[in-house]
Amino acid sequence: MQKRRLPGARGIALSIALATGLAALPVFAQDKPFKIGLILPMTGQQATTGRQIEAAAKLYMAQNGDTVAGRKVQLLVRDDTSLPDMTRRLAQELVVNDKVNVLAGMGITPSALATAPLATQSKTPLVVMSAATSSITEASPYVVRTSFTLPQVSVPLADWASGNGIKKVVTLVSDYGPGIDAEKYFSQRLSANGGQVTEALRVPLRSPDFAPFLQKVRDAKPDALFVFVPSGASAAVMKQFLERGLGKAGIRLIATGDVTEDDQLNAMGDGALGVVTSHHYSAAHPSPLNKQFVQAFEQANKGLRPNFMAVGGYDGMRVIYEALKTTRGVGDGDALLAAMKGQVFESPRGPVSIDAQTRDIVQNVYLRKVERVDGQLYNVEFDVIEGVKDPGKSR
Ligand code: VNL
Repeated sequence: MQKRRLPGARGIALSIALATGLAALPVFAQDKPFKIGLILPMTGQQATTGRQIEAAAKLYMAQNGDTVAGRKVQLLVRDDTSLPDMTRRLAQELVVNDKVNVLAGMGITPSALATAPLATQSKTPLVVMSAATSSITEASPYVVRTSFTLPQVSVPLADWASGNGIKKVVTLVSDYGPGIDAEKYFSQRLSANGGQVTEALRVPLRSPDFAPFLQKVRDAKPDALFVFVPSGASAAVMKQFLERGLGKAGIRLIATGDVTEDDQLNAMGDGALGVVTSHHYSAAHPSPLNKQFVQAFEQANKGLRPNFMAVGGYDGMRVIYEALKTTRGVGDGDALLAAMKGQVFESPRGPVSIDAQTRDIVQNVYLRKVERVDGQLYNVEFDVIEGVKDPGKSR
């Protein structure tokens, strides 16, 4: 006699799944972890950017739990050493082999631009937490940005300069996307205000030697020197500005906040006192949320002060977590992207939103001055321009 076998529990579950068709798919999706591929420069010239963003992402997860809408959230951190070919290769591996749901990070503009086509092809949201050239959001409809753009912060600084007796300016920027954006938007605005950029100097991104450029500035004797260099190069430019005695020669240093970043500011010493910058984040931002953020970040990282990179990473995680919640843990790339667009929330930097059309961040831009507070150097905010959209968009 042949024995008939009763279906086991597994067989029953499978039959139900098959019988109910598509409706059963979410059950399977929810069993799988939700993977975030976080590609950052963890070594090399931009290593501080990687360290700040990774620490902030981990803090966000520690504070908000690693299970969201029934999915276990996994952070897969990869080091691209700031080489765009490496970023692209790592992103490919994360999408194809690890099947990540979201790509994130992107320390520098070339890394973001190298990864954007892959985000488009694979329909994977790419949350840009650092890179800040205006055009990055236009490189793929899957890019969402939580950092800032150089036009966003350079225009308000030009207005401040014009309002404070600065007419002739020499600009000094790193010779790539964000530097060219900073130079262009600062210079255009200063001219519109009746001022003038008398010389536009560009230094190489990798291993820059600022000395010959600063000598030129000294000889040109402008009212001010406007500087943009990316996070990681800031301490070197500040040191050489001070060593060459430009300040003593009556040339004022004004810069985007990348130059007086919180991570390096204390090490720059008293020479940095009085430097006016414009940016979207200061560790000294006087809101209760920011005080909590700074305290928790320092506590979790042996006293390391968060800089603007950390806040880009922290808010990027918020955007991802909320999208996962809105899509109840079962959304594909397109659904996640749709849930990222239009988010409005309070960040440690102040109120922000993700523009639903451009996918770029809208935020306050602050004018700040380096001051000593409780024995430490900080960027102390003294003015704010609220709700600034990226002026670089071609819309
Ligand atoms: C970029 C812009 C990178 C601003 C930065 O630091 C920065 C970029 C690494 O777009 O490459 O401070």
